[in-house]
Amino acid sequence: MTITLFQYKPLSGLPSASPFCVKLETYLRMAEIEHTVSILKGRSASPTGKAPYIEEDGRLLTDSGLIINYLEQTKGHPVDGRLTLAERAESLALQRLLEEHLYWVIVYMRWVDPGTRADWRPYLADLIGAPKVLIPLIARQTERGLMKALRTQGIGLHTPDVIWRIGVSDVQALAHWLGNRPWGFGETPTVFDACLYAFVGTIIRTPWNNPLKAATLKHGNLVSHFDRMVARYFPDFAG
Ligand SMILES: N[C@@H](CCC(=O)N[C@@H](CS)C(=O)NCC(=O)O)C(=O)O
Repeated sequence: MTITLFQYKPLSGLPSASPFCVKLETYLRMAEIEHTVSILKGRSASPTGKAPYIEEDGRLLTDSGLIINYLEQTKGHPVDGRLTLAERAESLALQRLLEEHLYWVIVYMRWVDPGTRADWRPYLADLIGAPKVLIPLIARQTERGLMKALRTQGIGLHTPDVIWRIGVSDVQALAHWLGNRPWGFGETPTVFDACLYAFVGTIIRTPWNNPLKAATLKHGNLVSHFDRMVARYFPDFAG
């Protein structure tokens, strides 16, 4: 049965504006799982209200990591099956760094940094599909909600300078960890590589400049990793 992947629309040469959506679509391509993509308009209809989610046999599954675990288990571990338990643990820890820590600096970059709003709001308007007059109101509400989330998480309590430094140190740690390996674990890409591609891409493919993007672009190994992933899985998004 074909899987439908529900996700937010492409942005700046990435298959989605959401790194979690990019990660899951990359996984589906890696595992060669037949699927169709449905672009969300407005809020996600998943049980958690978040994207991405998939529909399989009328069943909705949500959360990129949980969906990948489910697909790995039900489709014979096509991607991470060859990893040792220690490698799986390391992969999970690195994904948590990307998704639960660096992600919040990305949220700041996109929603709070005053330099981004001119570029970001037209995308949001299209994403929401609401009447044009309502866009500033909806954008302000969304921005306020995310600023609150950033403060609750803790990163949003710092000054901009410190927030950028936090993000830069995460990126530096990832670059040092990857070193000169082509992929995170061995000869072929794994789920970790899907995740790294998604988050590095979200930073370096943003149309605006900021200290996080500048610092990430200086790590040639992260940029080459991103380019290798595009060439292998997303030639339709190259350039
Ligand atoms: N842990 C989730 C995170 C998903 C997530 O935070 N998605 C964001 C987009 S980047 C979202 O749907 N936000 C909409 C909202 O919170 O209303 C996953 O891996 O899928």
